[in-house]
Amino acid sequence: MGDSSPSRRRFLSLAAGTLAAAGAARFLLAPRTAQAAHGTIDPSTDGKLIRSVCEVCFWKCGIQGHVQGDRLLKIQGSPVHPLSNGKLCPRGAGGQGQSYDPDRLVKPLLRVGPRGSEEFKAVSWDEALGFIAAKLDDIKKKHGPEAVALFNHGAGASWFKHLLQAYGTANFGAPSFAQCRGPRDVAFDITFGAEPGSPEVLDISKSDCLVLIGSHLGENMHNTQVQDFAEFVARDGDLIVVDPRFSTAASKARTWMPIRPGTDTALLLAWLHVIVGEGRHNRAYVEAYTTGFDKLEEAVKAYTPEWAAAETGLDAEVIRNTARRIAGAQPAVLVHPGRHASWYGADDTHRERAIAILNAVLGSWGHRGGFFRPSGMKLAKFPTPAYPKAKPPADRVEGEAPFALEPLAQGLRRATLDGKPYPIKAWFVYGTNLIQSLPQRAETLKAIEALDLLVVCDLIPAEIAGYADVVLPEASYLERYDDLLGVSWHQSGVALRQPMIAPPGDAKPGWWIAKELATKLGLGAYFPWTDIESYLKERCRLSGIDFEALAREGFLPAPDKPTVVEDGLALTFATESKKIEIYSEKLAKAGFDPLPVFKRPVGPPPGYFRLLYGRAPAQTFGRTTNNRLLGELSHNDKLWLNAKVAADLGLTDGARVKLVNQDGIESAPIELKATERIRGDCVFMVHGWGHTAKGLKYASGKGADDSGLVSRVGTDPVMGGTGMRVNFVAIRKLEA
Ligand SMILES: Nc1nc2c(c(=O)[nH]1)N[C@H]1C(S)=C(S)[C@@H](COP(=O)(O)OP(=O)(O)OC[C@H]3O[C@@H](n4cnc5c(=O)[nH]c(N)nc54)[C@H](O)[C@@H]3O)O[C@H]1N2
Ligand SMILES: Nc1nc2c(c(=O)[nH]1)N[C@H]1C(S)=C(S)[C@@H](COP(=O)(O)OP(=O)(O)OC[C@H]3O[C@@H](n4cnc5c(=O)[nH]c(N)nc54)[C@H](O)[C@@H]3O)O[C@H]1N2
Ligand code: SF4
Ligand SMILES: [Mo]
Repeated sequence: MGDSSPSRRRFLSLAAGTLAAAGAARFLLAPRTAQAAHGTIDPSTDGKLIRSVCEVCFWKCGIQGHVQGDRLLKIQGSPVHPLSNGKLCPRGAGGQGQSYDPDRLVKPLLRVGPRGSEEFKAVSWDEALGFIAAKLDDIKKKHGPEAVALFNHGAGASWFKHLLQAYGTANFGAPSFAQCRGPRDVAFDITFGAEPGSPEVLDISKSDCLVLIGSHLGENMHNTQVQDFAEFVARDGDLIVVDPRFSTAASKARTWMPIRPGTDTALLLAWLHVIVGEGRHNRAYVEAYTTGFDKLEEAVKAYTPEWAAAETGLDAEVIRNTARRIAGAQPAVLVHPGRHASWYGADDTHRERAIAILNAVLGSWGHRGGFFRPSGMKLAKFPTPAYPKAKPPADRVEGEAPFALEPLAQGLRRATLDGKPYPIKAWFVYGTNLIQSLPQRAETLKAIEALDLLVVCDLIPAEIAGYADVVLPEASYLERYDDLLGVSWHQSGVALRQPMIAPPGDAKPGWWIAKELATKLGLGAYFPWTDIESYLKERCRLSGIDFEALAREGFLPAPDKPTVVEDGLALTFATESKKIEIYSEKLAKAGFDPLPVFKRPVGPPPGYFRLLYGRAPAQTFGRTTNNRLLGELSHNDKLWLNAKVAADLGLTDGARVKLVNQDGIESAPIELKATERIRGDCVFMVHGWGHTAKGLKYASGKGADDSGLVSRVGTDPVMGGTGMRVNFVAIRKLEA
């Protein structure tokens, strides 16, 4: 890109500190005042060095900001926080682009046009919160407090969860469960009585063999995990990558297995067939810690590598050979459970159970180079009155998805539409752009139309804000305190998010918004502290933590405890049998298959490709697309299509195309990447572009949006996850 392009100029203007010049006419930026309360002298700038916690994604790395007066000059990784080790991923390092976004919301807004018109008038906080409180009082009278749902993502939501629990509802749904980690967390919970957690407790750097099933580390940029992965690669660990696409991770692998999409469970069962059939499992571990191995032994007899080869399109000998290598590394072996596990629906919990069982028979759970067990840190609560008893969430009707660990976001949407088991009349949306993150957009829009109240708390006027009755502008993670953050890792401890700079205009921190709204709702007793510092100091005092030291260091360690058996960890399992449940009585009792079974997905019809999507290193979905520093690095993401298939279709690399899905829904134009690095039956794109919100002046109109094409889902009957990789697209060439 030439230096004279508008975006390049914008980048330079931000870097040079002439922010006001780039400001949008819509929301004028007020000058900021210096904010930093804590911190030490920064010898490199003679300004201040302030430690805090990143929120550009949900890994929560420790950061340190170099602040001079009212300006945040740069962000680096905190050297004392175990999740950053002094380093950040590109998104964390570009986080100030979020704070200095000229499109920031700086005033509370009340809707004046029809929903979705993005027409608002700016009002005072008193008016905005008064409006919400009056509506909520009314809804409570007519329908009960449970008619309010919270959709959320991110640490800052804790204040609103507290407020709405005090109000009397349990309807809290996050797309980061049913559209993301759900099947994995449920499968591991059923098997080990514990989840892989966030951050995932994977001892990758010490592993001898790492199997990545889809997990595209390096594009998926979770900082510590990528650092550990780099160490693993540098040690020449045996890396096996299963992915229809030659991902960045695949480029580091000894073996890349370009699997037919949706057939991973067949591969996992064949690996179990070889490992168990050849007696290569960890006998002592299986004996001591598991139940139901004999039933597994019997069940996997049928799943030969030849059978799996036909299902997966992989070579039977490669399946055998990789199984032996995986077994040979035990117990320092990791079959990575992934994070985004809602893929195809029907099969997802089974696939994750097969992963859990494979790790179990190799004895990797609890061992160095496998899954470690952090002790965490107990933090005392600030005493507040007990919550009123709330009705069970409305996301599921009797008997539906019995193993869900959290309310299903799409279930709350359904209840909004059909009123079953009871009606939802108001949505409070915090830090989630439901228009892009929930599948089946038409349903989301219909549900929004049916609401009495939609409140959106965000930093920028994303698509969801355009439909709100009230928009609440929040201070960004660099401009606010949040609640204490527990850190569960090899070294556990506590971390503090604290402001480095002041928020723009009238933007306010979540804790302040929730407390003020509580007062208006007559729930002030639940926020019995004068300001956030007194709250944090009291919580620290009750937890035996020195607040001043925490504010200075940003992270304080908990006492050391062993996290692997080699260091003295005693293995215990919080399942009913107190053992690792290979065969699940619990699943059997609920009418599900007690051992994983493979369900073959329906393939693409002629002329169509399966739509796959994923992450890009410098981007977090729609969280970073309008961030000028980061958007610059990823806005030209392309549609990956197999080069031979492209040639057959008469398409060349760089062609402008659009996608049309099986239901006739069209995408925005996107540039084609014709490449050998993907199978011929699928295409791949990055999630998070293709914005249409007028207020996102940088991101809108750039790239194409995968989520608009997700008009169908496959639903996981065990836990209600919505698999989105069941959509097919045809490719139409556009004139250049
Ligand atoms: N930079 C960056 N990093 C992020 C995020 C971000 O937004 N940006 N988001 C974070 C979040 S919330 C999540 S959940 C994680 C998600 O990251 P992961 O859990 O690592 O990724 P997935 O979405 O499961 O997988 C995407 C990969 O799966 C491959 N794939 C697609 N279908 C199949 C299949 O049927 N079988 C196999 N074996 N592979 C398949 C795709 O080609 C792609 O390489 O990333 C996290 N990290
Ligand atoms: N089609 C499709 N759908 C998907 C996915 C996909 O890959 N493709 N991925 C799925 C996955 S894995 C996940 S985890 C979910 C994630 O999807 P979401 O839950 O929607 O999460 P984000 O994209 O992180 O949320 C973005 C919104 O949070 C706002 N925000 C950022 N920081 C703050 C803050 O500090 N305060 C407030 N109040 N708001 C803030 C941003 O401005 C933005 O509007 O989406 C899922 N849905
Ligand atoms: S992984 Fe990157 S974006 Fe996520 S918290 Fe860490 S530094 Fe921030
Ligand atoms: Mo996710």
